Amino acid sequence: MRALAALGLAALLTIPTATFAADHQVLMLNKDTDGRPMQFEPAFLKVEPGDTVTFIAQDKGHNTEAIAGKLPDGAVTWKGKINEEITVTFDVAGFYAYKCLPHYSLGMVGLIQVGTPGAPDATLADGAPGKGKTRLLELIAEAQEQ
Ligand SMILES: [Cu+2]
Repeated sequence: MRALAALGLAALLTIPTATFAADHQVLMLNKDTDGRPMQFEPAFLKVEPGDTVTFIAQDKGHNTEAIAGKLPDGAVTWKGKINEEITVTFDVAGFYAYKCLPHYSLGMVGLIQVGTPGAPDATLADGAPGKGKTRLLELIAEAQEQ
């Protein structure tokens, strides 16, 4: 009887996390609100494990895709087509760096923090080209200030 009650309580406790997983939105833009060309907004985003992020093609000519090797171990990667609005679920805690393929070297990159993994490592920006690297380092610094 007591075991059954415990099971019932466990079921009650697990339901809210599934019910209240949030969806966040990231815009793909030709210019962000600070005037930077070719950007995701917000470019740095914090979510909880199980949350989703929908990438919205507000302007044309962009995509979103994970940067290979710049995700937590065991995380699911993603790759959207140009102009494709996609929703990605983030289950594994850690930092995820992503890019717009056509504008990677122009600085169109983003960083998503899932859960509370501690401070991000600057090596997340290693191998990124041109302004892609500069912008990723800015986002990593922003995450380190949290
Ligand atoms: Cu782009």
